[in-house]
Amino acid sequence: MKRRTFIKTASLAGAATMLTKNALAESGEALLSNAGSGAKGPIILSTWDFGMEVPQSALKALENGGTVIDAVEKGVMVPEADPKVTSVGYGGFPDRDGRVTLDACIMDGECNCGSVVFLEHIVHPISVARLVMEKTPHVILAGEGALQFALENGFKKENLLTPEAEKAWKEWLTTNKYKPPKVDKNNHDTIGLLAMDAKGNMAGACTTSGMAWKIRGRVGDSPIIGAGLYVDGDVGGATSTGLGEAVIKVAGSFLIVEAMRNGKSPQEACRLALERIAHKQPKYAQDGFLAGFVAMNKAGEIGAMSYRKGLQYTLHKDGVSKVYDAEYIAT
Ligand code: SD4
Repeated sequence: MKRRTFIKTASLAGAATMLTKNALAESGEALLSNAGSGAKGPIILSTWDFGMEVPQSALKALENGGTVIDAVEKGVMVPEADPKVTSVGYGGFPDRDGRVTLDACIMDGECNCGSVVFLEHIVHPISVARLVMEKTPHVILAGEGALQFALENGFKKENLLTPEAEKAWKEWLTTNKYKPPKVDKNNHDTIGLLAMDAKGNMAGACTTSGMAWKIRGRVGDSPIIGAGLYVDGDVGGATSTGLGEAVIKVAGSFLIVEAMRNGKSPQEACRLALERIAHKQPKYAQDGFLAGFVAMNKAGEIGAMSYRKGLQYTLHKDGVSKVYDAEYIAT
């Protein structure tokens, strides 16, 4: 995926340190500017750079009197509908059988949540996840049942496989048959988004077409509450991107929220989750996996970190929307 904006930042890394504090000059500023001030939003924080329309759509929802759930939904709907984004929604790369299958979830600060997994043919899985949360006694709907639920609720059945994605899939078939491609920045671009409104209410959303060329039926971390997303309004929220299997194995987003509950800053909590992955599953580190988290606490402090270089995040805070390079754990 071509990034629309790229903010080049200086590295402050010392030779002896394992952690390269890439972009700390900028991200550190964002991290610390509201520390301890009990700052309130609007703050919109999301993984990667999907363009400024993401925070702007979320902010517009709030400006129009919407809730923080409206904001996170509207924000992630931007890449879901964009055919040029090959890792989320319409235009997403398909599984190895050529089928586009989507995962998404949404959660508010009171632990209300909804999720869809292995959903086909619907451009906005996040809106179906929201409906699961608001209109059913359940949390997760999967596959055929999720599609049926969506159609019953007025969603339209669409072909999500664009000619470009089909071409890429066919190329993959000739070269990489039966082997998923290396995980990297271009292949792993879930949007996870956290928002805080002016009153300090928080919510999050996460949506993806998952790993390109995955085994049919594979579900990643993105729609799993506690893995791809977790929000607790008493503490904060976290959301992930990258190798979903690694994130699921440590219940990454829940782990981060609990670490923040126990006094860690969002940045420290993100690091803890990534180090947990590397500690428990060293083979991922050897394979050069990429996983990353963004997190926000109740005070409006921000964390963003990846295992392996490459994660970017988009932050709207103090009236400014910008893309930053995340700090990373070098492998
Ligand atoms: C997954 N975490 O399905 C998702 C994919 C991803 O950036 O992050 N893309 O494993």
